[in-house]
Amino acid sequence: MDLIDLRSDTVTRPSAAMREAMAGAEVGDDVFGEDPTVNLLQERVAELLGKEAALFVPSGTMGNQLCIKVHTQPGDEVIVEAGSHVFNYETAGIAFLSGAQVHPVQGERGALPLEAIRRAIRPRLYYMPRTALLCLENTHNRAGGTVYPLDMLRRAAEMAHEEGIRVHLDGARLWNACAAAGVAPAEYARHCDSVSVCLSKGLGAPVGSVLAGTRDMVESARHFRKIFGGGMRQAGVLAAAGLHALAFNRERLVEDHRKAAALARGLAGVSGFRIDLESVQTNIVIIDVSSSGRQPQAILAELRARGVLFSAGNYMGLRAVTHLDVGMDQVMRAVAVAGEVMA
Ligand code: TLP
Repeated sequence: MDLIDLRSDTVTRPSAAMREAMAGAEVGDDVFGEDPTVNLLQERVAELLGKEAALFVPSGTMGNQLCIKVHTQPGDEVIVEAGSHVFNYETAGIAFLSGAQVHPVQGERGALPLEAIRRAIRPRLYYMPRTALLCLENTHNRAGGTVYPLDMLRRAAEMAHEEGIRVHLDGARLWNACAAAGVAPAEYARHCDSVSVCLSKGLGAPVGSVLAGTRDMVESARHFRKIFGGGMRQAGVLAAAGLHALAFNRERLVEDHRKAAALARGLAGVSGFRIDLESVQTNIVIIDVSSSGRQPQAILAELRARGVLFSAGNYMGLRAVTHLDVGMDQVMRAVAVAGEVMA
């Protein structure tokens, strides 16, 4: 049985053309800074984000955690959105790797209201933690792939900067946000001190993320990348996939968004499924199954038995993500299967 895999946009496999680009990549030892393809990728991403420099890293998690490490000291506090990836899905990395404390703030569809940020900023009193960093996420995964409104992000960053607080953007799916909003990546990045972007999600590369910021910030991140065990050698074969992905797979993201919109409309008609259609702005659909009286895990197992894979969304439900390896016909088939399972 052919599986329809909507667990994540991370499940895509490199296309023949991407594999060809990988096979032909010029390589060198990147720990010595001598891999020409890695250097090219880093320059390309720095340019796209309007930053001085960039660094290739193995994962989005490492990209985020390195930026947080560079921006904080042990005992500092980091303001995060309550449903954010850095807070919920990076295995308490902020505490483990940076010795910093998180201050979660509830957002609205993943975006933080200015007043809520203001309230979370600590007064400078000797017995309080120092608020060192504000982390934002765009698109916001758990909120359903929502796009951070540019103006809201700008104002949040301006407020943070006025208070001497740095701003990091988890842009694992910044490409989706930009495709959906019609905004250039640099427009978001210019308000942030650091940005981490992924090549291995909607863009379809097998491995890799890139962080970007000032030259000093990136040099410091390079030092910590070695400590974290993320120094890679002939990584040009991976960087070539990233360069290919950036060149050929960004514009087509709107197709994934169209598939997600169709999926959401279809699933909204399934008994026991509730979907906030306004939150379906890119390639993620979050399905609240709490009114069905059934456990998300049980529904997932039944879907799987019929060849459709969703993942566990948040505690209330399921998540389905569209990507370049699923077509509209498979999306429609997934809707039909979900209808059978929930009938
Ligand atoms: N998200 C993955 C899983 O970890 C849940 C997914 O399937 O969506 N930031 C955001 C917003 C992410 O969604 C992810 C991955 C990361 C960072 C981490 O990237 P990786 O998996 O490369 O470490």
